[in-house]
Amino acid sequence: EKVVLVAGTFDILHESHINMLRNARNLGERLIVMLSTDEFNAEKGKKSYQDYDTRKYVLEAVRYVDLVIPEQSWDDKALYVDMFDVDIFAMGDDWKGKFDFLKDQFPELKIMYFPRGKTSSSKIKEELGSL
Ligand code: C2G
Repeated sequence: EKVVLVAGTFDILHESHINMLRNARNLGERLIVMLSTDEFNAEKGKKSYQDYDTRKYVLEAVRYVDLVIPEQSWDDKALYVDMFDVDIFAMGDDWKGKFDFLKDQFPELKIMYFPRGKTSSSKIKEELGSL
């Protein structure tokens, strides 16, 4: 079966995240999500509203998601691609090209960049704040 891997923070899960997860899942039979830990987000200079456990709890309730694992560093991708024998790595195209380096190590790996949806967690936070 084809294993698909995606990575992200998935803070305040919204329809653009769902679209991406659904598109990724439809590329294969099993979808694994590498979820950024709070510590890794700090490294990315990103602050999430929801903590890791909450974001994991929400993602595990999504029908397209089969497994959620922690993303603690940039090199975790190669680790998990190997561990789970991943066939396809999928991201939104705001990351276009950023993970092509994985093909050096895994020539068979397919990398998909989906068009990014229009919703963003930061926009939601902003608009909620000005309600
Ligand atoms: N995404 C999307 N459309 C949006 C928002 C996000 O397609 N409107 C995609 C992003 O491109 C990413 C995934 O959904 O592939 C998760 O988005 P974020 O949670 O913002 O991920 P990010 O914090 O960019 O972390 O190692 C990669 C990083 O962990 C990605």
